[in-house]
Amino acid sequence: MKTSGRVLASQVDRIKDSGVFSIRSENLPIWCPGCGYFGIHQGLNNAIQRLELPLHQVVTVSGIGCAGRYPFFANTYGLHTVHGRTLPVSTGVKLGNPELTVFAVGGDGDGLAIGGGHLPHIARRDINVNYLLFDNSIYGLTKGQPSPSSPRGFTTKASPAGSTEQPLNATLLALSYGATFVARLFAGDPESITEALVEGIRHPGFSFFHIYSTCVTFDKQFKTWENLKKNVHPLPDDHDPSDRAQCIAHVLEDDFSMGILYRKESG
Ligand SMILES: Cc1ncc(C[n+]2csc(CCOP(=O)(O)OP(=O)(O)O)c2C)c(N)n1
Ligand code: SF4
Repeated sequence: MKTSGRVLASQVDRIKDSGVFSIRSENLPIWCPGCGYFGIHQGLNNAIQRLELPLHQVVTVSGIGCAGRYPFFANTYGLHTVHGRTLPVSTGVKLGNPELTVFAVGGDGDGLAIGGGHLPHIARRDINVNYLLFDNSIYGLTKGQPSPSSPRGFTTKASPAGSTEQPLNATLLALSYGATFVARLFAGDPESITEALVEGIRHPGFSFFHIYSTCVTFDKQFKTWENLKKNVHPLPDDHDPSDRAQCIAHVLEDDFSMGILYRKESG
């Protein structure tokens, strides 16, 4: 995380009149230049704008991590909670006031390691929360340790000989746990994030957005912009988003197809 109060102040002055702060907060993101999270921020802002969601009825909930900073950068109600508790707090917010549109946001460490026990329960309960998993396969905030979605062989300061652990596949987990809307997306394509979010927000149950992102500061090896751009591709034309078994079979074969993988129409 880099901070620069003076730069932020002058940027705010320059763009204050443009109207973007109707959805973006005046606290500009302090993510590293080039971080994939900027694309996710743009995608989510545009979805809120496209659906004309009243901002006083939108809540953004996060845990801890670079991704966990998100609520500060959104002009919505926000909760920056404790590490790994993004989903239970989001569940409480939604149950407390079902009129609210709730976005749960967090990294792969927050959502798959310390908070990994919560995904099955929000999925099986089908709580109407939109969960954006910012998956850069590394712990960014704590300076680059491997996460549960890091591939075997991933070298970091904490795994100098390469990670030996089998990675978790968050898309597969969400499908297996019974999530009723599952999309896999790329931070480098904000428009497709917006389009999927618009659909997922309208979906009356739990919506899971597995967003492949980059940590440009600590990962020079795996989820780099170059590698992601080379590998991501759209779902096949004949993909049927209503067929859960076909989705699971597809995800077992293909790690990089992007789009709305699954939706259960009855919610
Ligand atoms: C209970 C607890 N354990 C550990 C930490 C240290 N910690 C802070 S953020 C983080 C992981 C961040 O990685 P990720 O969730 O992937 O988010 P990113 O920073 O990559 O966006 C850890 C282990 C903490 N803050 N609280
Ligand atoms: S995830 Fe990586 S690139 Fe992004 S803000 Fe955190 S440390 Fe910087």
